[in-house]
Amino acid sequence: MFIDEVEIWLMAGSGGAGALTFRTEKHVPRGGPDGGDGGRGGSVIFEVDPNLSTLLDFRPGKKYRAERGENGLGKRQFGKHGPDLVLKVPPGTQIRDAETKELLSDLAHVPQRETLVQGGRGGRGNVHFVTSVHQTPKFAEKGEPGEERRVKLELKLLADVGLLGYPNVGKSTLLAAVSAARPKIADYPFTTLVPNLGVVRAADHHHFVMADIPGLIENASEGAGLGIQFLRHLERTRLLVHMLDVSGLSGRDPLEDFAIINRELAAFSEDLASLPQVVVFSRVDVLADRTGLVALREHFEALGLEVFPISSVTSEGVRDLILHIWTRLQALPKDLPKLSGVVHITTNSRDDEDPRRFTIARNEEGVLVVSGKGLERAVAMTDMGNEYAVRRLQRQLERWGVFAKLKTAGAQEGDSVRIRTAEFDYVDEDAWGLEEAGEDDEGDDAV
Ligand SMILES: Nc1nc2c(ncn2[C@@H]2O[C@H](COP(=O)(O)OP(=O)(O)OP(=O)(O)O)[C@@H](O)[C@H]2O)c(=O)[nH]1
Ligand SMILES: [Mg+2]
Repeated sequence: MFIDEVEIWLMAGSGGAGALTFRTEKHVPRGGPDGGDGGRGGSVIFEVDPNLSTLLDFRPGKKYRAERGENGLGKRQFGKHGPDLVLKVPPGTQIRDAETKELLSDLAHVPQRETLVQGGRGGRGNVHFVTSVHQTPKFAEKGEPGEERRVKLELKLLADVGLLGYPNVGKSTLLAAVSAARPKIADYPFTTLVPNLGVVRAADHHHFVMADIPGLIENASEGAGLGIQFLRHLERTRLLVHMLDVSGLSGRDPLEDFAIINRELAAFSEDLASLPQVVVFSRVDVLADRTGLVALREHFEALGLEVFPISSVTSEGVRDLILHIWTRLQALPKDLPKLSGVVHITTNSRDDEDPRRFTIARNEEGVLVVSGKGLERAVAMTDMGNEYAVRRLQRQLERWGVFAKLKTAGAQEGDSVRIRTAEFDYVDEDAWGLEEAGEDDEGDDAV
């Protein structure tokens, strides 16, 4: 088993900002508020695509971003939603949080789809903040930031194709020529001691996995040579590429080799012996005279087998072989990896977003850091450059019990308090003996 893995960033789009606008009419110098809402940001969604079999199309470290929502406009016009970004993955892909290693999603089957990071809500326009007292709210919400997350995609690869043949026929050389795998290659038998897997690209987005195992010899099924235990690695492949050395360098007879290996296969497993095979004549570049290949080829073709003369050294015939394999694979049933099924994403739960759920901790600089998803979101959606918006935030913090809890946590007059990127000084209102502040109670809303 071989694991294909890649780490990437997922960045959902932020919501668009709500508009801060007022109606303008000919004879009304300043009409009521009419700022529309911002659009929702796009989410990043994974979708199972049965035509994929590797993660090669993902660029390690790349940021995959969904678009942000558009801002709201005057006349109560909504901003457009940002489109979602849909990333396609092969069946069997598991997605983990890159830091915590928590399994976020197990994409086993078609047509499974999973949202990994949510786009931000659009900010509300100022029309939402009208109250009986304040008819002209002079602020609007910013859009909610999109979620971000670094994830690791993992795929356990099953080989689609197995390379079969006597030792030293050039199996590892072929794998190295068509994939990024770097198996050991040498001019003696049993160079390969453990199986190698490589991902072969037939065309853009068309890949298959090829396994190279140690060479087989007569009586392998009884333990000769390296034995037959490696044949297990070919059991779940769909197609065997049977390589025969036709160069004469080995002094062996390709027809005899073919018969011997097939006998060993049958002795190991009927299933394996009944897999379709493609015959490859290897090391043809060595032959000065190829007339002998004609009869050999006819022999295999009479058995209904396709024959490909190749040289991994000069590349002759290699491309044709790969394309043929790809075409054959399309027609063969695929054994999907058996996985546990859907794992539901445990984070992103709406419970975490209750602004009344937060924690307070003093960091090493003595700053009181207030953390909580809902609170942080409210801060992110506040336009800090707008005094009315800031005042509304203060009232919300009061209502959610932030000041009371700061006091319990031992906050002193003048302490710095931080919520996400916003920092302010703590003011102990009781110590000042301030009466209920009601004078700026405008445009509040029940969130
Ligand atoms: N001239 C020529 N030599 C080749 C070609 N393919 C492989 N060879 C050589 O043949 C020898 C054996 O190649 P390997 O790829 O190690 O053979 P193998 O089938 O993997 O051998 P085992 O791992 O021992 O089973 C090496 O010296 C290669 O350089 C070819 O197309 N042309
Ligand atoms: Mg080898």
